[in-house]
Amino acid sequence: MRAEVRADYEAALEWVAGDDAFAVRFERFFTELRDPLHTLYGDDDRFALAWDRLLQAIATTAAERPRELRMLDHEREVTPDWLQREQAVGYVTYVDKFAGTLSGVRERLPYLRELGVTYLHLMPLLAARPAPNDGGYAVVDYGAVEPSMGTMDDLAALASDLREAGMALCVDLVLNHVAAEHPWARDPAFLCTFADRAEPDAFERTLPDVFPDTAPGSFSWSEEHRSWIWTTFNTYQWDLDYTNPDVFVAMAEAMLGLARAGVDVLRLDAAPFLWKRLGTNCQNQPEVHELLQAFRAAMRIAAPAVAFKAEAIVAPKDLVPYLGTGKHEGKECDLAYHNVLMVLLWSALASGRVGLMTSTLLAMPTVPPGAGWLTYVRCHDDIGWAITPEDAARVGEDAYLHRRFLADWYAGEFPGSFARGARFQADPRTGEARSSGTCASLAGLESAPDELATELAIRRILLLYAIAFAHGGLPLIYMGDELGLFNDASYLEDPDKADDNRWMHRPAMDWEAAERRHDPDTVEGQLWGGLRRLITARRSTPAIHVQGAVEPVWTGNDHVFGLSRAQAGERLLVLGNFSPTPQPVGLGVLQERGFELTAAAGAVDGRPVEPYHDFVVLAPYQHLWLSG
Ligand code: OTU
Repeated sequence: MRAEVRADYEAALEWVAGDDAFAVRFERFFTELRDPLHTLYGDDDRFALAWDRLLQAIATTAAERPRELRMLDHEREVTPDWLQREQAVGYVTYVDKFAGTLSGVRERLPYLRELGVTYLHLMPLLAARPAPNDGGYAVVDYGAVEPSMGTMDDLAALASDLREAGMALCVDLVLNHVAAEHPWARDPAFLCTFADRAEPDAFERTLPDVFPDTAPGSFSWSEEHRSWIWTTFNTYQWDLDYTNPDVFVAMAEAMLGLARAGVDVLRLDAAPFLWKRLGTNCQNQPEVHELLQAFRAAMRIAAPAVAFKAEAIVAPKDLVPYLGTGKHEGKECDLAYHNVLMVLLWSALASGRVGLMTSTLLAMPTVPPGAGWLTYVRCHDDIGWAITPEDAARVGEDAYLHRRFLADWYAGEFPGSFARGARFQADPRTGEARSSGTCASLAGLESAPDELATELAIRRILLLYAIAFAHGGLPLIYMGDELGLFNDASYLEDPDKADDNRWMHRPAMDWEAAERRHDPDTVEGQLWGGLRRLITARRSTPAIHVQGAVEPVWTGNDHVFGLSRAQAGERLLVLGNFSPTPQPVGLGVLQERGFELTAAAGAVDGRPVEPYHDFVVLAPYQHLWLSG
């Protein structure tokens, strides 16, 4: 062992006597852990003590890891692509809305198993302040579960049941802020505080507002601290000061605690915001990547089975670095949300045209080796119409007008719109807004006046999911989409929720609707059946693997999206008609890539397909999967 490592290792070894695997990991990741922390805190007097505490937390976590989890550590070390394979399918839900409590979720596992889920993301479940708490994103205790949902022991029991059922557990970790009531928030050294408005005003000159309607500005006055406190999100969510090494260690301890409970994946909430710099938008600063590398290295030494998922809803050039680029390659997050794909899917559906999606995806940077996307259609947040002037210009469109069109369309306020959503955080000065609404309501199921319209809406939902499933990445099903659940207006009756219409797309699970999932004559049966077909198709398509090539294809028809995938000699071509009318694609598009039209291509969509002269004609919103 290198001498520099040995000095620190001697201390750590006391807690992990005789664990060879730990020794190997400690040496392997030592520099990855120490270097970023030295860069950030090397000159800080508090660092020496903080470093000792960190090593102790890492070593005790490793030492206390039960055999079952140590086996998993080994298994994932030799199978680093465990989240990126064709078998992987995720499901996202709130504990309370799905099954009341964590034990309730355990009882519902057969439902998820039947669907084919291998990854379960449970929305914030750690102890939060009383409402309003932003759906749990205002934590008061990182070491406890929200009492109404259960206990840490219940979480460990659920994690263990999930493991047995072949499902990984993902849990939110709110890194950027704590609830104003959190004990850490009593210590001004843990917060970004300002005696007067001079600095906040200077920062606000370049800071965008996340919630301009309901929480304008990024600072809130605290009587307790007689200071302005940095509050990027709501006034009760207090940003942590990551220039303090004790903050880093406190959060690392929280992470390690979740690893001890058997959590497999941590969703790092609001990762871009961790480091502030005057004159910038205070997102994606280089120090954020130093922090993430250090967190990752700490976890790899203590519990290498645990993966990191970045929640960074930022532009592609800022996003890919969360997957580890440059000096951080292979050292940051395993997964990141593909927000761009999600936005483009809804954009293509509204316009009925795929040019913007094709050209924007063609310009996307590729994921670094070892990392992968999370592909999704809806989540618990609003859809922010992140279409840049450069993206729009490539296809001769105006970004501002297109964003306005999308906000209007999904609010159901554009002529011919099938959507029943709502504007979120609308800006009256520009007419721009983000959009809220469930997948089903946005896709036209709620507004459908007759059987034909219902059928089209079902096809739209399955088309979006088909692209998310084929793109490459871990696809997520947002709870309720498999049954077509509509917007839920009940949040309006709750004064703690009424001003945040994101609650409209967080309905309670409808178990009665779920009962109908096996009846193909029902909406639920068709959506469930369609998703099941997609999961089956994905499973039998090795070209789906994240590390394979992803190439959007110009099909010669502006209404039909093409996506080609290739991995280790296996190939896949997916075609999707984003328009409500039948659309032809020349067979040459297939042939020149070595694909042939087979009946199996239609089977995924549930509708037969045959060539017509030199064309394949896709039915309205039909999608085809061709393997080659
Ligand atoms: C996240 O979202 C969560 O997903 C939200 O539900 C929370 O309200 C929020 O953090 C605060 O905890 O701005 O509009 O780049 O886009 O962190 C939602 C990341 C958000 C941000 C994201 C944030």
